[in-house]
Amino acid sequence: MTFTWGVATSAYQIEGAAAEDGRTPSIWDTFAHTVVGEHGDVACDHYHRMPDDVRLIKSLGVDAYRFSVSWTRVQPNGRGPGNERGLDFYDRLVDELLGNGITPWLTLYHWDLPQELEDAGGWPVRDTAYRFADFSGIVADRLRDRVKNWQTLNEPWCAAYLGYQHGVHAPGRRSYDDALKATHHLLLAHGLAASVVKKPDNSVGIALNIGTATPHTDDPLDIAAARRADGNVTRIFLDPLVHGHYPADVLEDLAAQGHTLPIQDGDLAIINQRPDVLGVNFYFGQDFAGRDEQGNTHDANGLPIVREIRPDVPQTAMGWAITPDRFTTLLLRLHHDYGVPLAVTENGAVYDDVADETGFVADQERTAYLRDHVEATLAARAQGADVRGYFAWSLMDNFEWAEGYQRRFGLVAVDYETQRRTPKQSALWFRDRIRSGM
Ligand code: IFM
Repeated sequence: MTFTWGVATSAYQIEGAAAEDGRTPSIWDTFAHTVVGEHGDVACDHYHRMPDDVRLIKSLGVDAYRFSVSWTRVQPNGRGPGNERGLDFYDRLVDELLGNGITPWLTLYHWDLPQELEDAGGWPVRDTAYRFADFSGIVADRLRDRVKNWQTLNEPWCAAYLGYQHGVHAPGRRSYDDALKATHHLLLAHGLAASVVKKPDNSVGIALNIGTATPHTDDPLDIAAARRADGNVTRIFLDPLVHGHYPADVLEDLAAQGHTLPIQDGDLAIINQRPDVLGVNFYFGQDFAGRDEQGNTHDANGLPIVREIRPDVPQTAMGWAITPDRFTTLLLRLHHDYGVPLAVTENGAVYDDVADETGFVADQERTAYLRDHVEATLAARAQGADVRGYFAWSLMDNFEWAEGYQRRFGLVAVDYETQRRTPKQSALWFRDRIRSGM
């Protein structure tokens, strides 16, 4: 099985042109303007610089480029017919990629829900899943002849929990019940869209942020906390996708807390669209403990404590623990528990980059992070996990959501004043690593 090397981005993080050619606001336009204080109106201006950016991608020697489609560019307001000018942009992008020998990997949803659909209730409302299926059909009708690698959703956990429970991502709501409803409807959206997009000659999957939920100690309370964390982040998505049912322990925990998922007859059969390739987005490892810092085992609402503890290892500038060994273990676990082909669809790191007078960033720490995680990926493959690719996050510095532009994940530096792109040391290392083969 060939191994695909790639770089990844998403629409709102790089495209800019927020109000051009018929595009209407998404929840991230609203949240960025009203809460974050920085926004994607211009971002990396990729919408206008796309052919140059494709040449940049080619210069890295990668096989593939993972990007997402802006829903409101292609279907303004999230309903009705496709917008030809928006579709034309992705048409040109796909042709440009193929013309340069780069395989497109297309993600349909990377968090930019049309604002009008949020106004109608957002992901907690069942109809949103059906709206997503319509949008997916519009994109598939235009691009399916040339795009063979499809992913429905990127990191639905983030969309549901950061967006609807914790309020730190768009749309900024704080309701656990809304997050649970969003979870089920995002899964339903995957299933509906996958059956619209799927053809015998293509691959349709999903990209999940999958953590390593390690008990902090062998105390049974820490083991139970890690089980809950794994259930609430990983198994609640993967079990229905691959096995066709929600995990029993997660449903029992929810019932004990007075919560349910809005499951209707037939939903699980729709959701059970086994990914042809499961995208694994991995950045850091986490430990979990079943007591808070005061030693309490339950919170003020009587719910069991699930406390995240950062492993005692070096961290990136985001404060994320660097745990490549756990990544190997995770890939092997996914292979054994779910038996689906895997691809690392995001992996990368933020550091406090310092550019020299030419704009070059000698980012040794990011280079080391990428090297260790590439090797961790290949180690899992060597031990039998069916891992088919590795995509570095990200092609270039971009709009890092609630963190704005200060946090830089790029292999290529972007000067936002001039829009000049300069490959960092990590980009040159990645190019050479790909050239050196497996
Ligand atoms: O930038 C994000 C990306 O959009 C989704 N996955 C995590 C990345 C880093 O935070």
